[in-house]
Amino acid sequence: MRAEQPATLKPPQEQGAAPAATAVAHPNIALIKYWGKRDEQLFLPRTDSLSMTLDIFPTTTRVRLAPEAEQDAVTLGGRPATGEAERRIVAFLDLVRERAGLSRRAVVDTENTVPTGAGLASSASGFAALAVAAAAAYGLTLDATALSRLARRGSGSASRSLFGDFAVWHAGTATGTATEADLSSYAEPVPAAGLDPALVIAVVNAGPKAISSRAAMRQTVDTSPLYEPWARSSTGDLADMRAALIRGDLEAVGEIAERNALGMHATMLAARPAVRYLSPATLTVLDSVGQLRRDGIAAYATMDAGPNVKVLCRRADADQVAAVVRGAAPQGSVHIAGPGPGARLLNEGG
Ligand code: 2P0
Repeated sequence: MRAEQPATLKPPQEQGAAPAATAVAHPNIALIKYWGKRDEQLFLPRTDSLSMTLDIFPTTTRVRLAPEAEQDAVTLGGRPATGEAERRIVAFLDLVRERAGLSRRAVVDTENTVPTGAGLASSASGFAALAVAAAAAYGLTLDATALSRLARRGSGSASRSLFGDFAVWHAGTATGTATEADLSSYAEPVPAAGLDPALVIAVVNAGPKAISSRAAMRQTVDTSPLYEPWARSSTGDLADMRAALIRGDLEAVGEIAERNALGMHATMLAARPAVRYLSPATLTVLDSVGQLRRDGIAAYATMDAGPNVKVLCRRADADQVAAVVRGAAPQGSVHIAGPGPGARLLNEGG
């Protein structure tokens, strides 16, 4: 296990030059899902969640303060950000500015390496990289825990991408002041022993989502009679998952992850109106995962707010699993990921 953590950030030391910082972060896939907020303003979740950070598809973000500018200038992949994407990034910068006691605008340039249209969310890696880069550029000295809290305010799942390998995001306390609640909800590394896992990612449909995960989780919490039972069972799943990770029991990790994900999708199917992300191609891949198990390969599926399937298996089996999944979804693309590093600051110019 790598015990990689971002270093404590120091205020920028540039003399004369506008402070700038660049950070890189990787996506994560939840094995115990985050689905439902109890506070939309502070991004406080209903339940704890737990994920594996990937070693593929990093996001690199540079934040440079622009003393003369009247507005933030944000590019994604070299193109100006617009609409909701721009609004969320500017709102996040406002939060950082408020903490830093600075009003200066910024130039933000973000490069995602997820293949275009791969249908994989980049908000986790995106807001983790933005949190690290913006905190450094605005001179906030934050440790990894505080950075995970900050990243949470951009996108809940981003809190987990601060850390490498496996991370848990605590829902935090449901009582007390807003400040106490905010402080109580952060991510931290989770110990795991002897696992050599891979996630085989089957992209079965690269199209845009019919409904955003943010809207879908709200609709589920508000209307699904299955939501509370799933949230309760997720607490038990998390405890079981921690124990399985410490034992290095890949079969148990996979079984728990699969049941937690299927339960989350059941809550959505019972929402009014129903939210259904799973497509016929998703089910075909799930059938192939079941067949792999019957053939003696430890392979377990998890799905997020979309039709794509991520298959947890041993690293040694990943090529075989990828071949079977590719056969089940020949119209899609398949990627193999291992456990990846936490978010980190890059040296400017180095
Ligand atoms: C997760 N997902 O745990 C879950 C499982 C999707 C399904 O985190 O509203 O983009 O920005 O906090 O983090 C997707 O939700 O939502 C997500 P916001 P986010 O990975």
